Amino acid sequence: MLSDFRLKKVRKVFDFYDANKNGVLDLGDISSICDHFAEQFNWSKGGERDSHFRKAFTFHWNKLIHVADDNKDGVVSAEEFIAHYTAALKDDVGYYRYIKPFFDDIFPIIDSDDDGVLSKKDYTAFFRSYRNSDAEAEAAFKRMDLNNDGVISHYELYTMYYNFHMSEDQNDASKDFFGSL
Ligand SMILES: [Ca+2]
Ligand SMILES: [Ca+2]
Ligand SMILES: [Ca+2]
Ligand SMILES: [Ca+2]
Repeated sequence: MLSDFRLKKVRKVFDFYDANKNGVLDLGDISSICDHFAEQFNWSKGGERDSHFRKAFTFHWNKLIHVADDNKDGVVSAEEFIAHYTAALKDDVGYYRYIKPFFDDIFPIIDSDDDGVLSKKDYTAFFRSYRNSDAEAEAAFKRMDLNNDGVISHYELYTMYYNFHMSEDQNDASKDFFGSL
């Protein structure tokens, strides 16, 4: 079982994925999320970044359906999602197998100039893509840029992403990885 604190974080992820707010993760959510990312990053629809993102997102969506859709109705309910995350986040093995790969695929797509770090512009677009405001994105950038060099490194982002999923520390800034908890 995950602690209440970690469950709350998992629920936050579910709420983000359930973009059309019908209580389950379904195909309609994917196009809505991808459209929103494209909008925040100014990707032209059907362009290279947009297509890569949709492809990566759909791939991971299909993987999620494959492992989490217990009753095989083609959608993932909140209960199914939480059961899957509870199993996946039990230890590092599950995290590296089920949770991290999504980010490995997304990072190069949102790194607009392919230099391996996220500029403030890219990071704030990314954070707004999780349906947060400009002001929240600015604040999140400050928390995330651990060494204050004005960019978000791979290491900084991955540390936060890992801690968001695995940490029990309620004071750790990572708890707001997807927006205020
Ligand atoms: Ca939905
Ligand atoms: Ca289901
Ligand atoms: Ca960059
Ligand atoms: Ca930095």
